[in-house]
Amino acid sequence: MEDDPPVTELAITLDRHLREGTGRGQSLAAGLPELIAALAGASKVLARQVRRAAFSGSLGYSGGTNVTGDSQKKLDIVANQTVLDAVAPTGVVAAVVSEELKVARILSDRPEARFVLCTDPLDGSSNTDIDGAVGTIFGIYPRAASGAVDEARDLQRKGSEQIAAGYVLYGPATVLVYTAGDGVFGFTLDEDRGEFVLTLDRVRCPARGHYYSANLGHLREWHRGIRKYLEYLTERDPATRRPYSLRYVGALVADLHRSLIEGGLYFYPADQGHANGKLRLLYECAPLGFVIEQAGGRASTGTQRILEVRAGSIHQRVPFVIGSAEDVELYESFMRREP
Ligand code: FDP
Repeated sequence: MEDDPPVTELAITLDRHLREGTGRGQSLAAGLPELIAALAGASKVLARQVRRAAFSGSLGYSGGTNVTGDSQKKLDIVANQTVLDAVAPTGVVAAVVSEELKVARILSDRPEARFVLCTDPLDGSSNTDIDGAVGTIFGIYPRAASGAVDEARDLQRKGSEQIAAGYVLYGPATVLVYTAGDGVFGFTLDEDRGEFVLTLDRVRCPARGHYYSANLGHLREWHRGIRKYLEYLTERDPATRRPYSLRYVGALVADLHRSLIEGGLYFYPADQGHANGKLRLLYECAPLGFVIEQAGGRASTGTQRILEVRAGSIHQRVPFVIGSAEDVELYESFMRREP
């Protein structure tokens, strides 16, 4: 049997993919290839900054907190600026909502500035000092109307209105995953060529997995149904591959990427310290919800499809469960059974 050719020789780069579309004759909306290419450019810079942080004095805390009260890492600030610097020159972004910006950054009200970008520039930043995986998340919305950006109309959106979304995982390799509503594609950064190369073509999330990711430190404070669900996951039943194995990186992007490829689920429900959950709707949950649904998976608050939740404010938090469709459905059914 002949060996598969090395992936890099297939040479489907992200740039080519963005130019030529997803292979079903669907081309991307005007301006979208430029914006995704700019985000990919930012991620190449960021991958290097993360790798070199110990040499450049960029590890540790900045001394400040972001608007949602999290202590900011120096790399959070670097990452936010890197993303802004990359997307502003494209001219296609009207406003940026970022975890690291108290209010949205308005970039342009010109007609060609067709999009609103919601981003967590450095997800999982508590991992930066221990050389753990981190990520970047992005969700892209079309402007709701032309003219001056209006917060309620343009920024407080429902995830189902996204035109594209994705994430970058900075792990042993840098991987960019995106959807523009016609499947999910993943590209691995070939450091030698400086190019993202297609390595996950129309990835599908397995219907069921055998891993779960959650911060069990909050277990006693969870909704009764979720505690029951955890009991179910940890019972022995070889027919359903239980007990599920626990895997928790502590960076949503990394835990979600595993669930996307291998199946299973991630959840961060409400607890005493996080009455509405910890994760942010616009720049964490909605983009990843769009990706997972496009791959056949499921994402919700536990009671409502995440893409149907309209943001009441740009930094709104929500309880979150995401992953394999059957696993997430079961989680939801345990919540229903135990009000
Ligand atoms: P972090 O605070 O390090 O940015 O985005 C929030 C997030 O990380 C997720 O990436 C991660 O899954 C979760 O919070 C970890 O929270 P806990 O430390 O409370 O488990």
